Formats: sequence, structure tokens, C-alpha cells
Amino acid sequence: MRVVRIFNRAAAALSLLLATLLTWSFAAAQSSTETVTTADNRSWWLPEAASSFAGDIDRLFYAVLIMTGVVGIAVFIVLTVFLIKYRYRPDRTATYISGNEKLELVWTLIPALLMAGTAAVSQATWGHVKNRQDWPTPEQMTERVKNKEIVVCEIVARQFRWQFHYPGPDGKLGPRKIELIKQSADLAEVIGLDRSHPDAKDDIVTAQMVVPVDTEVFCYLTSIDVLHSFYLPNFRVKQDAVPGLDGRVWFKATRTSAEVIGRDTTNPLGVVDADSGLTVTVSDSKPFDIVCAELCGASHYVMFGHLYVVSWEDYEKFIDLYGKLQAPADDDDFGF
Ligand SMILES: [Cu+2]
Repeated sequence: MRVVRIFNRAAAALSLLLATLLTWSFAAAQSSTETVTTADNRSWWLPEAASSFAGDIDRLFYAVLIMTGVVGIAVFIVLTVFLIKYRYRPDRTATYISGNEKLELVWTLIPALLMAGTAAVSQATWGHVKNRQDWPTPEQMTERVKNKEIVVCEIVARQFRWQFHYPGPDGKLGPRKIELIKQSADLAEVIGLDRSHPDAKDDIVTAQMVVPVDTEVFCYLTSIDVLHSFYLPNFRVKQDAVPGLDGRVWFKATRTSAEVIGRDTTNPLGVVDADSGLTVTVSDSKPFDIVCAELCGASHYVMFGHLYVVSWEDYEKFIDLYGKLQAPADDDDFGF
């Protein structure tokens, strides 16, 4: 009996230690992320929704949460009742049961039907968000970018930063080549953009993402090293970036970052004007968070980026300023 008591005490002490460790590590993780992200809208629940399909995703989330919540609570109530009702008594012996076909059928069919039902109900939203049948062809993209109907952006992930490749005024994304990728202060070289190709001459590559509000943004998503995951919490967008694959992501922002996150006059989105050498403020709004949602290496936790959702005028200002900044000095053929 003495040995049992010692074991019990050891187990209690160990549980306490583990619980403390777990609490401490969660608290530490929380405070460490606070120092590396910038958005002020983080909350313990869902961040404020800002995309056209965020409402549909949230409704599915709540439906699944209610369903699993009700089942989870019921299971724990039954478990607790049975634990107490059938606890050890010296005069009671166990009963041998070989199975109950009717009961097994019920507990298999109900979850199966619930899951099939959930899959069926969510199919329309899933198809709309992840598998758009009307994804524009490259020619349609070029045309619609030129007509200012949509925005196209190639998102290139690497350890531990995001790069955003815009097509420029010609509406065509220039090609990238693996052999051109190098460590550089020039982001076009970082992603291996082939500047000798005519389509690439007016392209711009930025470290922050800027898109206009109420406009569909079509993105190609890839990585130049390991797996990453492009995550926009406010937009309910999450998609893996896989080396060698052209992933597809689209979203339509319904609210600007200034509306949702707020303004900050000390940290505006500014770009150096190539003509005057002065920094021009494009937007004074605080950005949405862009997060990497795939454990991608030792510094995965610092792999965050900024998404500014602005007016069309501000978006064009951003693209024009960057275009001038990154355009080859002697080239006037591309609309600058
Ligand atoms: Cu990453």
C-alpha cells in the first residue's frame, strides 16, 4: 500500500509539473508572437472578416463547431455518469457482452450521415473558394488587368519572407528561372525573375502586398525552398505554397485595412519616388497580417508579412511608384 501511495504522489506531482509547463509554454508563445506581428485586431476568437467569402466560411465553421460541440458535451456527460454509476464495488462483478449489432449500426450510421451531410452542404462554398471554374486564362488575365477589372499577383515564399510579383502595365507576369535565383537586395533577383524577357521588363517585386478594395485578386502561389502556407486570417484564406507547383489563391477584399485595422501616421506605407528621391506616402493604414501557417524551419515564427487593402487610386500610386523604382533606367517602352 505504501508503494501505491508513493506512486500516486509521484503521478500527481508529475501532472502538476506538466500542466505548469504547458501553461507556461502557451503563455510564452503568445507573448513571443506579440513582438513580431503588427496588426491590432488579434483576438481570442475569429479575427474580423474582410473578404467576400469570409461569411460563408464562418457559417460552416460555426455549424461544425455546434455539431461537434453538442456531441462532445453529450459524450462527456455520459462518460461521467457511467464512471460514477458503475464505479468499483466489492460485491459487483463485470458482465461479459459479445456485442450489439443494432447499437453498432446506430453509432456508425449517425456520424457517417452527419459527415456526408456536412461535406454536401459545404461543397458549394469549397468549390467557390478553392476550385473556381471561371479562373481566367493567361490571355483573359492580361486583358482584365489592362482594363483595371482584376489584380494579378504571383506570391513567392521563401525562408522566411514573402515576395509579391506584379505584372506591371502590360498585364503579363514575366517568367522566373531557378538558375537566376540568388541572395540579393533586389527582390526580382531573389525570386529569379528573368529581366531579359519582354514580359518581365515592367514587372515589380515587392516585400508587402497591396491590393485594391472590392476587386478580385487572382494569385499564383509557389515556394522557392520548402513548404510554406499563405494565410490571411481576416480573409479566411489559407493555401499551401509548394515548390515546383503553381498554387492558386483568389480573394476579394470587401473592407480596407484602414477600416478594419485602423490608421497609423507613424508607420505609413511609403515608397521612394525615383524622380524626386522623396518617400511618398501611399497609405497611412495599418496592414492586415500575412502569416506562414506551415512549420517551415527554425525561424518560421518570424515569417509574417503585411497586406494593405487600399482604394484603386492608392493601389495605382503604389504600382506606379514601384514601377519607376524598379524599371531599367534607359527603357521608356513600357509606359513609364
Ligand atoms: Cu514559412
